[in-house]
Amino acid sequence: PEYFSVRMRAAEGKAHELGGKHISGGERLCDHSQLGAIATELLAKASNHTRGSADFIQLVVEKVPSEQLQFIPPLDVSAIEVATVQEGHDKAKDQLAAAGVSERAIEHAFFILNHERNLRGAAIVNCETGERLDDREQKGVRVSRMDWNDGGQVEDSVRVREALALATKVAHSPYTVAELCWSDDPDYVTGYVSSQQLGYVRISPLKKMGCESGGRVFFVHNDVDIDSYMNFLERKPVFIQG
Ligand code: PML
Repeated sequence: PEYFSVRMRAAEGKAHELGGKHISGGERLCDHSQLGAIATELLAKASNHTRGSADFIQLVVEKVPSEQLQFIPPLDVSAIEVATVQEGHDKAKDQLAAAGVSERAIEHAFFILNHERNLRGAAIVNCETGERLDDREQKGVRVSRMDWNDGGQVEDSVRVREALALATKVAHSPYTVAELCWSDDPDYVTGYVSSQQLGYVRISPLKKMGCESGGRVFFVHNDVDIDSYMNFLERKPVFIQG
């Protein structure tokens, strides 16, 4: 069958202005017969999340070449519960170091996630030097064109299911060393560290309740071809199959 990428983005502020606040997003892949239902589902998600506060909601439907479609298994999921945010940060740093990320790169990533208030997508950081390699500033890199092939029964929370699909796609690139993420949602304090070897390691709490800064950092090998890496993340269609 032919497949379509269906993407939704909702924000406050003008459509393409920097500083426009991202408030909801969604990524799906489906065949023609599901198109109407999935588009409706994503619009419902946008409207539930934003409760009327969005200045625009964008829905994009695009055919994906099925010969490019890849099927990959989800990362294994594990969880670490800690008593304090500081302890959560220490655990995350240990995991990242074990994956081969330098102390300097880890510190820069924590700086980015603590300070970039409006980081909408991900920042790409060199795992040795800590240098940020993408030129997207607050916009960051948005990982796109991935979905669960079976509806993703593995995890029952939509948030975790979406994050696991994204982390699985990111970890699949040979350029990726590890990922660090915590949400910019002030009410959600669980984050994760992931990589092909570590799997998807949920850490709770990884930030303070009420804190609005967050996002994702992808640590990459020194020899990364940044254009082909970003092309993979943004354009390559991937089905996660449990
Ligand atoms: C987000 O929703 O912005 C990030 C989701 C992180 C999910 C962490 C988890 O609970 O596994």
